[in-house]
This record gives sequence, structure tokens and C-alpha cells, in this order.
Amino acid sequence: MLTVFSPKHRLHHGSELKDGAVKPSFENPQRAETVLARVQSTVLGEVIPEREYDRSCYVAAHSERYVAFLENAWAEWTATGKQHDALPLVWPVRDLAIDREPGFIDGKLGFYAMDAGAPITAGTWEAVRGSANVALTAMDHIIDGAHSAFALCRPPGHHAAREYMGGYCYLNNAAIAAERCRSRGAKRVAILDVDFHHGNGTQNIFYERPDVFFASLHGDPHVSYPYFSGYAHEEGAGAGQGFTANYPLAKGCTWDTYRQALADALDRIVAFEPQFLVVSLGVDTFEHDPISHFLLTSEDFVRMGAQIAGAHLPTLFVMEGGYMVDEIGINAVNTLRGFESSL
Ligand code: Q9C
Ligand code: ZN
Repeated sequence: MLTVFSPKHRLHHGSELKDGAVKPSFENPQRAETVLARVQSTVLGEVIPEREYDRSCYVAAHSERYVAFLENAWAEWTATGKQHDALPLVWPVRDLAIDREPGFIDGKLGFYAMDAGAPITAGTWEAVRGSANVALTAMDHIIDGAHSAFALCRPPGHHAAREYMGGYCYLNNAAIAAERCRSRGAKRVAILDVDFHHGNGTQNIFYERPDVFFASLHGDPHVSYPYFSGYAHEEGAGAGQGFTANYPLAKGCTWDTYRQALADALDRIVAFEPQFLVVSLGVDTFEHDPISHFLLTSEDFVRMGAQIAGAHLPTLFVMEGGYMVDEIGINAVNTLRGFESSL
């Protein structure tokens, strides 16, 4: 399986608020480096760099003004004299003016963010573009005839919605790849999100769309981030009614429970008859993940990859979360090898 990787991810190394202090983010550069090292040591296949893509590819999944915000945020932030990571501290909720973009960076940060988990730094936009270009390059490889590919994206993307960032995510790499399939002629695309956290951003982008089926397995939002989406009754709306499927799973979920939900999600995806499958591959479902609470083992990821291969679809794997850095490479590559070995 081909891997696409960009060293530009190293330009993004942000901070997050934790235990009452600003600390280096769990979403750190070593994550992608560890996965790359495992891809190489297991000889998964060729590793190639990303190609350049026009911003219209990003605007397929996001609003023009949001992409412009990401592009200009650091310059607007430093123009106020600040040099530390830009984080929002105020949000429009309920009765506040949720539709009016503020004219000042402090307001814009809250307007375009769901939480304080997506810091903007000097190198963020270059890294974010690189990550989206990694997904686009790998997707094009599949559209051009390959059965599978691995987009080693960093930063991740599935919490990024049409018009907001959050949860370490800025541009939604999986959604941008799915839109690429559509713009290159595919009628139907499915996205399967196996990251521990609900893929709220991907759901937001395709919620009213009948051409992109979205299924997500995740920690029950009643007790798990992102808390405000991912319930089973969220099934899409309007023309997209019935094209979103959510599988909230209880704390302590093991493979035996997980595989049954995954089987149901894959049945629904196969019934949808998509031309392509995009997998949002987060390995934060791992038993030792520091911010999640599922109990999958490293061997379970091999089983997960094999089960996904059973859908017999051209499949793009897009890297999302996973924060036990020592084992992130083993778990991600186990999934890919499980997929390949059961073809
Ligand atoms: N102290 C992804 O996996 N914050 N994002 C959790 C940790 C947000 C996870 C709190 C977690 C976001 C792509
Ligand atoms: Zn996650």
C-alpha cells in the first residue's frame, strides 16, 4: 500500500490547556514521525510526498471565508503584538449573534472554533494545507486505479466542520478527499470514521447530502468529547436523511462489542453502493490511549483492517487521532496490514 507523507506537518506544534496550564498538545509532531517509521520498518510500501492542490479543493468542503480565516489568522494575531499560540476565549452560543463574523481576530477565533483545542501558530496554515494535500494526493492515486492508499495526515481533520476548527483539526482531510471523488465523477462516496471521537466535522459537512454516506463509531457523547454530537438519533436531514449513521459506544468498549457495530456500519456502507470508501483512521480507541476510554488491543487493529477489507471497496485511509505515541505506529500500520492481508 502506498503512503503519502509531508514533512510540512512539523511546522505545526501547538499547545493546549491542560490541568490549569498551557502545555504542549497531545497532538504532537512525534505522532506522524512514529507512524512513518513503522510504515518504513514494516515495508508497507512506497512513501511519496504530497502534490500541490488549488484552494478550490478545500473550499469544496469548507466555506471561502473560513479558509481565508485560517490563511490570515496568524498574521492578524501577531499584528496585535502577540507571539504565543492563538486560542479562542469567547464563543457565540444560543441567543448570541452566531451568524455575524467579527472584524477583530479575538472574535474571529471564537466565531470559527468549537473549542480551544485547535491552536493557530506561525506554521499552522502551511502544515494544514500540506495535510489536506496529502489526502488529495492519496485519493487521486486511488481514483486513478489503486485499490488502497494511506494518507499519513497531520494535523488530523475530522472535527473540522464546514466553518469551524476544533479538536486539533482545521481542514477536514477526509471530507476534502470525498469531495475530490465527487468532482472527479464518482456518484457516491462513503466515509467510515473509526477514531475514538465522533467525527462531528465530517457529519456537519455532509449532513444534508444523499451522495456521501457517513458512519461513525465513537465514545458516547453523553460522556465523551465532543459532547454535542454523535447520538444515534442523528441520521442526516433533508435530502441527507438516512445517510448518516452514528454508533455511540459505552466506556470500556472492547473488540467484541466494537466489531458488531463495525459490521453494522459496513453493511450499511455496502448497501449504499459507493464507488469509494474513505476511512477516518484514528487509533485512539487503543486500550492505553491517554485521552480516551475504549479497550482495543494492537491485535484488534489487524482484525479491524481485515473487517474493513470485507467491504471490497477502493479504500483511502486518512490518519486522524491516536495519542499513545509509543504504539501509534504499530496500531495504525496493523490496521493497514490487516486490510491488505485479507484481500
Ligand atoms: N485533555 C482527535 O482525535 N480534547 N481529536 C480532549 C484532553 C479534545 C481529539 C481533552 C480531543 C480531540 C482528532
Ligand atoms: Zn480522536
